[in-house]
Amino acid sequence: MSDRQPVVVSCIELHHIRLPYVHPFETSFRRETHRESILVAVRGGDLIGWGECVAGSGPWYSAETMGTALHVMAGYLVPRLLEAGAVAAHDCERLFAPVRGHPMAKAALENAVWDLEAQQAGHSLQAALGGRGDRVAVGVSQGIEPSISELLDRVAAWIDEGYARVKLKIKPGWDVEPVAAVRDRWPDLALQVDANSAYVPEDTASLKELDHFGLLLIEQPFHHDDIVDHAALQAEMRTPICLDESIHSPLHAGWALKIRACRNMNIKVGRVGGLSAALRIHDMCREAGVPVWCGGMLETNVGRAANLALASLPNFTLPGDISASRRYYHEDVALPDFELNADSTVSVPQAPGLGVAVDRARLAAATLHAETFRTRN
Ligand code: OSB
Ligand code: MG
Repeated sequence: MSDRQPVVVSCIELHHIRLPYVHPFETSFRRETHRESILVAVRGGDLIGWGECVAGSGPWYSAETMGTALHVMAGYLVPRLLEAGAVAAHDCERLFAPVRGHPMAKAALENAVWDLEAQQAGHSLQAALGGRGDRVAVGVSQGIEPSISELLDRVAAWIDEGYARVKLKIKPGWDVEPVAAVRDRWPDLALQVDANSAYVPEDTASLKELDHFGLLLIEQPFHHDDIVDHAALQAEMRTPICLDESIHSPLHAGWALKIRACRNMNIKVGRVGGLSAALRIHDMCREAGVPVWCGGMLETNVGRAANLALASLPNFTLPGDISASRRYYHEDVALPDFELNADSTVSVPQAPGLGVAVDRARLAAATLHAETFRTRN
């Protein structure tokens, strides 16, 4: 937007929080009952921008953890931002570039600057990013359950709530059977699966069995850094392969597009290092004719608000993993909660910035550890 003004950051707060899930969430790598995250507050003038760090409690989904993110933010990224003087959200990538890796730590700070900048300009984050429309199509990500009958009960409940797209977590031994059971009961449901890197190329024959269920896509079957083996798999499958874990940056997205490793892509702001990188990947995929969708990391409403703004860009043509707030937590740390609309969409915030406000009492109740950093003098 043309009225964008740089911000001068005077103070940064890091809040390491822990919230219990409404229901345990199990993926191929781990079953969890709580989410840990770091909420970042960036002050400029009288305004505060918020960002959420989506690293895990341990190095399970990606190498980053709460500990590495706090270390890298406190020791390297926060000082750079505080010493930068006037910064625009678009400058953050360059400001943080001397620090290698740690995209989730970088994204949390950069996204807080985006929020601050949009608030200062008086427009929504959606407007700042160039998004369109008042709602985005969403689905729900369903974890692995102890039995097929429990899985079917969960999926039935999602459909009753109004979700028109369901993603099932799979792993070797929990794939064809649950997918067949869900497909059998709901022949027309928009259905996709996510393996979180649980397979190896030798499993190709069993993955090919998933080609018969009319799935929207198969997400990240192979190694969390692989692109080449996914390209070979895609060449053998009718169902689109979608990369999640392997796409750490616009560079990785470019490599994947070049060798046709996937027919669509999951964009997670934290995994790729922030909103600027996410925008570039969106544009690259659009030019390549590869549709994208917005992944989720079981965020609080802070991260969810940013995901909704991003998912309103034009090449986000598949439903995002951006469910209603009540699917995740009983009491989120930011308000208002997001509700599911009757058409399986969630409305994009229209207020300035992220359009959600952190509730300081709820934040304090969820906080394990907090630190504040200020500019010297
Ligand atoms: O692979 O998409 C994933 C959550 C944690 C780690 C990895 C993933 C997920 C999800 C959550 O699927 C989706 C959501 O936030 O609703
Ligand atoms: Mg995934």
